[in-house]
Amino acid sequence: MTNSATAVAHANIALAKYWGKRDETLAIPATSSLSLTLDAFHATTTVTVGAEADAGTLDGRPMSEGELGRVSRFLDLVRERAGSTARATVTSESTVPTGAGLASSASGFAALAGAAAAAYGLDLDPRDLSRLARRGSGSAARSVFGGLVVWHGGTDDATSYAEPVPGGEAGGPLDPAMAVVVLDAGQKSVSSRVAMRRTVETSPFFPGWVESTEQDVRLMLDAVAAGDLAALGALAESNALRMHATMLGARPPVRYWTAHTVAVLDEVQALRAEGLPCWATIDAGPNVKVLCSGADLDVVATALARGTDGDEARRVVTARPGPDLRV
Ligand code: 2P0
Repeated sequence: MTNSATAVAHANIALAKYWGKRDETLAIPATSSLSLTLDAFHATTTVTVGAEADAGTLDGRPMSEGELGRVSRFLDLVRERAGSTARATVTSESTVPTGAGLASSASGFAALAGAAAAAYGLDLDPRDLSRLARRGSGSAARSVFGGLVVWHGGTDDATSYAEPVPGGEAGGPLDPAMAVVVLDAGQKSVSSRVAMRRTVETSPFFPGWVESTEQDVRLMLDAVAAGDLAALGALAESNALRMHATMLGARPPVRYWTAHTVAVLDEVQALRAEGLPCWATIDAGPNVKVLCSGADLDVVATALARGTDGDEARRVVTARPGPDLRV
C-alpha cells in the first residue's frame, strides 16, 4: 500500500458565489455555485502516513495550532473511512497568498483531500473526492475539477458535490480568462467562515440572496451552453455585488472592500464603455478578479495594471482555465 501521496490542485474563483451554509458540520451550502478554476495559482500537498502525531508545514513553516487542528480534523474524516488510526505528516506549498480572498483554502483543501485519500488507500472517484474536499473547505469541492465547475448545493452529504461544466476550455467558444488584480495580499480581518455565519444569522437580505443565486446559477449555465460570455459576465458581476450587499446587511456589517476595490470597479466599467468586454467579481477580500475573453486578456491586464488610483502596490496576474486535480 502506498503510504505517501502528493496532489496538486488549482484555485478557483466563483462566478456565482457560495456565501452561507445550511449545515455547518457537513459544509452543505445554502446555494449552488459556479466557478472557474485558474491555471495561475495552485497548492501542492504531500501526505505521508505513519507518524507519532499529525504534523504539518505550510510553505516551509510549521502550521499554526489552528491550521494544524483544521488539517487534523480533516484527516480524521479520511481515517474514519479508511479504518486507520495512523497519524500523518502534511507538507503543503502554495502559490496563492493565504487568507486574502484569493481562494487559498479551496486549492489547499482540494490538494489535501487528493493526497490524503491516496495516502490512506481510499479509492474515490472525482465526485466523491469533491464531497470529501467540501468537508475541509466548501469551495475546495470545486477545485477538484478544471475549467468551469458547478457545485450542486444539495441537501445532504451525498447530494452536495461539484462537477465540470463543458464549455470552459481555453480557446473554446466561451474562452474564459481572468485578470486578477491583487491590491492587498495580506491576511483578511474576518475569515469567510465567520463572516458567512454572521451573514446567515443577521442579514435580513440573506433569503433574497439564496433565491436569486439559485436563479443566477441556472441562467449562467444557459449562458455557458450558448457560448455567451457577455451574458455570463454580466450575471457574475451582479451576483458578486449582491453577495457583498448581503454581507453589508449583517450586524456588525462585513465589508471587505477598500477605496482601491472601488477604483477597480470604476476602471472595469470604463473599459466596457470603451468597448472592451470585461466584468468584475470580488470575494472575501479587497482584490478584484476581472473576467474577459482569453483573446482580450493581455489588453485588459495591461489597462488594469496602469490603474487610476495611484496605488503602487497593485499587481495584476493573468490566468486562464486551469486543470483537474492531479494525484
Ligand atoms: C466562493 N468564497 O464561492 C465564495 C465567495 C468567498 C467569497 O467560498 O467556511 O473558504 O471553508 O466553507 O470555502 C470562501 O469560503 O469557506 C468562499 P468554508 P471557504 O468562492
